[in-house]
Amino acid sequence: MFFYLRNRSVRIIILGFVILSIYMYYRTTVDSYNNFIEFVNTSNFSSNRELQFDNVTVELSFMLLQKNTSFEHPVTKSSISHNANNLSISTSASPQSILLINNSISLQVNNSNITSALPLKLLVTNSSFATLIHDDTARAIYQGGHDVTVPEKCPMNGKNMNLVIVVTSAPSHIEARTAIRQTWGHFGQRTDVSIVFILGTTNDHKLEKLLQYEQKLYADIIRGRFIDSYNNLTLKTISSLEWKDTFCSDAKFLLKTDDDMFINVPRLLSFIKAHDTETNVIYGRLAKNWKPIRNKKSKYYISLEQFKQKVFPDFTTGPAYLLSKDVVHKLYEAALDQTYLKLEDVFTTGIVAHKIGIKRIHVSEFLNKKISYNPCNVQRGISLHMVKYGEQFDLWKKLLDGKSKC
Ligand SMILES: *[C@@H]1O[C@H](CO)[C@@H](O)[C@H](O)[C@H]1NC(C)=O
Ligand SMILES: *[C@@H]1O[C@H](CO)[C@@H](O)[C@H](O)[C@H]1NC(C)=O
Ligand SMILES: *[C@@H]1O[C@H](CO)[C@@H](O)[C@H](O)[C@H]1NC(C)=O
Ligand SMILES: *[C@@H]1O[C@H](CO)[C@@H](O)[C@H](O)[C@H]1NC(C)=O
Ligand SMILES: *[C@@H]1O[C@H](CO)[C@@H](O)[C@H](O)[C@H]1NC(C)=O
Ligand SMILES: *[C@@H]1O[C@H](CO)[C@@H](O)[C@H](O)[C@H]1NC(C)=O
Ligand SMILES: *[C@@H]1O[C@H](CO)[C@@H](O)[C@H](O)[C@H]1NC(C)=O
Ligand SMILES: *[C@@H]1O[C@H](CO)[C@@H](O)[C@H](O)[C@H]1NC(C)=O
Ligand SMILES: CC(=O)N[C@H]1CO[C@H](CO)[C@@H](O)[C@@H]1O
Ligand SMILES: CC(=O)N[C@H]1CO[C@H](CO)[C@@H](O)[C@@H]1O
Repeated sequence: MFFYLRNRSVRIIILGFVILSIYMYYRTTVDSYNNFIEFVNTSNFSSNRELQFDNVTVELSFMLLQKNTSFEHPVTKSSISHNANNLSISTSASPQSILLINNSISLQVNNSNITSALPLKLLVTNSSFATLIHDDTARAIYQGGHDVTVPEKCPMNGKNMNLVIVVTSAPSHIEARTAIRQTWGHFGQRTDVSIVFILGTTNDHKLEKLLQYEQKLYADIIRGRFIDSYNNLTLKTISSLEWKDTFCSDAKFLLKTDDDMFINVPRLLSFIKAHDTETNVIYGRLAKNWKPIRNKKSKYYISLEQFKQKVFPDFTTGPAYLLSKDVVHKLYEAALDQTYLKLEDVFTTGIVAHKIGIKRIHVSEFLNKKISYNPCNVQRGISLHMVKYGEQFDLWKKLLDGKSKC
């Protein structure tokens, strides 16, 4: 996010009123307390991500809100220098220096350093005006690409494929993956179906060793560039979309599902056959009128800054949803520009899909819940949730059981 000065004669950029909010710990020898600094600017600008910075002198003007007091610091003739990942802005007034390193900001105020890890981005209107804002989009935290890609799972970019299933899993869920491979995962052997797992990274070296062995045996695991955790589930979905877009863009449909699901692949393939020509659509179990939880103690807490409205757009629930191939690329791109939410289904199939006008359609066969496992239920549904290791085999048997009259 750098800014190229087209007009070299323009030596002064007005790095105007700036929006940025950071919680900081300002430690003094006497005490230690929480300060709240906010750079305020109400206007927003279109962003240009291919900006380049040169060493320039800028005029800075911002508001510093500290606890309950607010005061303005007009700072003039500061300098901006940039190298590779670093952008630093230093000023002569208080705060004396603002240092941005790899998306984190560090302010020097009264000779004490204050650091915040909030991602920031510089938005530039034109060659002489820029604003610095807190970047809360997924793009600020998402690192593109994959460390392991298994492109062979999708020959010719999926040209002859009807369905690619990406199963989101966690590094430690080895048993769950084994159960899937030994049951419904067998359908991945068809030339028109591909089944892969996706994981993030782990610092557990022992587990990593096991994963490498597992990969050697099965070669069906994609690895994204994020720490595998609950908070990063949305990154896993974005990473799945990126993988499909990069390595399997011609496959007709993408099913995103989890490793505690039983997928009735034949039933899903019939569904796909019947909806072969549909575009711009996500099929699944539709959740309507869900409200954000505003209780800070909840695991599902959503702040007003993250999502203002009272009701989420309709979304398809996370355990399993099916995307037509044309939506994958645009969903991926739009997701990166959206304020990050860890609720992956709400974020992806709700907020982002709604914003770019992708239809979400309820299909009752996507059960996405625990049901009683009688053969008819199993044969009629496309996706069953909360399936334990042993149950995969039981369900698999019931699916194959041709005798039951349903
Ligand atoms: C910017 O300033 C730094 C430090 O003064 C200097 O090392 C660097 O070469 C300058 N960059 C440009 C493009 O002039
Ligand atoms: C601001 O002042 C109000 C009332 O005096 C007080 O309740 C509140 O806690 C203060 N906020 C901060 C961040 O100090
Ligand atoms: C960024 O700046 C820091 C501190 O000035 C310096 O140590 C580091 O080498 C710089 N990184 C790059 C990539 O230039
Ligand atoms: C910035 O990020 C790059 C790439 O992720 C890393 O190599 C570098 O060490 C980081 N620099 C600092 C100062 O953290
Ligand atoms: C920095 O020092 C000035 C003058 O002593 C003071 O008014 C200001 O509150 C101090 N800033 C912080 C963040 O402590
Ligand atoms: C503030 O940070 C800079 C860069 O990391 C360092 O050189 C300086 O010593 C720090 N100042 C204080 C007072 O900690
Ligand atoms: C650049 O943008 C700012 C803010 O929108 C505007 O006030 C200014 O006139 C613009 N300058 C030029 C040269 O277009
Ligand atoms: C992922 O989640 C962990 C823990 O919840 C967090 O520390 C990390 O910063 C997150 N983001 C990425 C990109 O790994
Ligand atoms: C609150 C504030 O200072 N907003 C300013 C942000 O920048 C624009 C563009 O110059 C100004 O017009 C606003 O007044
Ligand atoms: C002041 C300003 O430019 N506001 C714009 C912020 O962005 C939204 C959505 O892109 C625009 O609709 C506003 O006009």
